[in-house]
Amino acid sequence: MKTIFITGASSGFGEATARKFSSEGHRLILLARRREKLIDLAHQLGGENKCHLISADVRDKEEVENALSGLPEEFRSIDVLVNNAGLALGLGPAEDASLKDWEIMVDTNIKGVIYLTKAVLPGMIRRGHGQIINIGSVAGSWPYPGGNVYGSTKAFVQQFSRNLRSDLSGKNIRVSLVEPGMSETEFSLIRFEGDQEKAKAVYHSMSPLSADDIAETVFWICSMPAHVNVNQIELMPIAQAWAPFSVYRD
Ligand code: NDP
Ligand code: 8X3
Repeated sequence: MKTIFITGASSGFGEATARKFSSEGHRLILLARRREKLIDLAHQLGGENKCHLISADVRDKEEVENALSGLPEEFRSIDVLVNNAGLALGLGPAEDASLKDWEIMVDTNIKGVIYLTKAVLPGMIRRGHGQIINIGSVAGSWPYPGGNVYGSTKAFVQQFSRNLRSDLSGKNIRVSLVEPGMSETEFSLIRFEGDQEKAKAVYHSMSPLSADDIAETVFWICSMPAHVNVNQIELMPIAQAWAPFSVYRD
């Protein structure tokens, strides 16, 4: 049995990943802001003795540090950290975007990832093993209109994952990056400020990835033999692909 720490476990990929690891008998630390959602999930997964719940905001360094230092004894040896909590806000052009939204994305998708990593890594180093799986996005590699700051935060996650791999060489800590494309979760609802119609339209007449597709991928990465490091995986629904460069003509 391993101890798996999943951020953003109240919904989408994080929740599905929690269900997958729980069904395989692992112990879980589940973090998100919405405590009620975590409690519901923990009940479904067999109670709070199998799950330690942390209601915290990944943007708050102190909250993250306190949560880590307050872990009950049986949850202290974290084997796997899944840095999944994140969000996109807005899809408008840079000049119309809200600076506040940009700051929230930077604080969550970048600072959240580094706070969690910094809090969990020393224990992994001490124990001589561990695994960090970061959830990036296709938006970290491929630009699209309106992806401005969201895509840039995910480009950070991509390069941070690679740089971590370099720093951790010889330390027996695996680092992987999973970069999904369009996936139907609460993601679009959050991006469009709760506008159900707009969110639904994103997945209209196509089959997006599901949260379970990503959970299976994360589980597979962890299931590879200990000497195998999966560096990076990019997944898209078959309906999603690239388009030609846009050329503006006047
Ligand atoms: P969801 O909106 O369904 O889930 C996001 C999760 O992140 C929720 O559990 C939310 O919990 C948590 N979260 C958000 N902000 C914070 C915060 N400040 N502190 C703690 N937890 C937070 O979206 P997805 O499951 O789709 O997204 C998961 C990750 O996958 C994100 O990093 C996203 O960028 C990435 N991604 C998503 C894709 C998609 O198309 N869906 C594609 C590629 C990548 P709560 O609100 O309770 O705090
Ligand atoms: C979410 C996928 O294509 O909306 O990261 O950027 S996409």
